[in-house]
Amino acid sequence: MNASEAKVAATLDVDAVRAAFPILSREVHGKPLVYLDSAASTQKPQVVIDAVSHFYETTNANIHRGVHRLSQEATDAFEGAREEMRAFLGAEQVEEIVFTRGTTEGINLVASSYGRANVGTGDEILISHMEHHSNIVPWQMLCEQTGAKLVVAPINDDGEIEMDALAGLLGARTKIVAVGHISNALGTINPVAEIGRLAHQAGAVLVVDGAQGAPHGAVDVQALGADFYACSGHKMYGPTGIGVLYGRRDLLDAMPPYQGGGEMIRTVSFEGSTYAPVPHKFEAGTPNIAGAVGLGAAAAWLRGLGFNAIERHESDVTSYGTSRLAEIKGLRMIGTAKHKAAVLGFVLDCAHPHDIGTILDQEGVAVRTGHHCAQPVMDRFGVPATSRASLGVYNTRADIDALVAALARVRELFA
Ligand code: 7TS
Repeated sequence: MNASEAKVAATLDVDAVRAAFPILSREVHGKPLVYLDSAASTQKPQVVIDAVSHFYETTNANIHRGVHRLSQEATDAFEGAREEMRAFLGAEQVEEIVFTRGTTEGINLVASSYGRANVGTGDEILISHMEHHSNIVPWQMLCEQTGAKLVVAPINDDGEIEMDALAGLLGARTKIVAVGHISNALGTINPVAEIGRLAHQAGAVLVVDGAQGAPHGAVDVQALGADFYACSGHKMYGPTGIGVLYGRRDLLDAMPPYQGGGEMIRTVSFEGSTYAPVPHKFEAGTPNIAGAVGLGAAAAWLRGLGFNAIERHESDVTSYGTSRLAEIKGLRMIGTAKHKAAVLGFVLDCAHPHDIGTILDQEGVAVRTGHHCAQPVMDRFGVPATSRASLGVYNTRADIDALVAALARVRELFA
């Protein structure tokens, strides 16, 4: 790295970042938009919007099928995005990158294909108490189909996995350990590499729900010891309807297909069919080609900003938010882990989260309220719902000030 690259990696020019997002200049109810719902979906920078439109304007055709020029160029663009995602996730081989609709589909693919081939009656699947429904329900379905048992590692009052308990729950029956990289409801950054080490010692594979991990820090699936890592394009500044599942090559090679159809076969006859090699074996039907191109552009853009700079900036705004929210009377933070990223979940004694969300919206401040598809987390903390401000690269201390001012308005109305 030369001196000027080191400078780029060290600091984030947040004004330039904000200027790259056209939507941030719009107003909501006559107030400037303060977007604090990036854990649900991030906004899109112009480079991603341009990559998608450019594809449709100049290159659009179906892939892997035609000898004609456009089909070849579209295939190159799609496969180029796969290579970009390989580099982004630190995978060794491009064949380890399967395009999906998103994290949900990635986890369902592992549960259906790897799970049904490798999990049987009496086996166990270990998850944690803080998982998103996408990392609970597919495993419950697998348990129903196979007679396996779902085991849940507890979390403490700060919203951290109790690691001694997790280690104690692992055993010879554990076939799969599935945890989130970062919790969408609590912001906890889980010690994934350590969990991977314990899972492997027990002979299990590690599945990481990377929906909230991929947008916030450099991911290295090999250093994490992830056997599978699922993420969503729309949470990392890319388009909706596209995501990636990383799977270790030897595991993917041995897994049966997930869905049958075009693109995933080598030969088809009525007597039987043979399948394409990975990753195509898992990509039945025409994929979201323009979405993949947009996702590749998003990954390249994020890598260009530099994850050191992104982490430093987001961590500054997260700590500032944590201390400013602590000033508000009657506010209780839900999720106070030592290692935390980009999520500020809270309840107020005087108002229901739904009312808070509605008043904040009137002030132009977009937060999410509800159970955040993590109902067991709400049960663990004894609340029906929380309000959640979640941050992206474009958020600033000024956005936190706007949130705090809008919450003061809530207190005026309800307290
Ligand atoms: N896992 C985690 C940790 C998530 O936060 C989400 C989405 C998913 C899986 C599912 O991702 P999808 O892209 O397949 O839908 N989380 C949220 C959220 O926090 N608010 O809206 C969606």
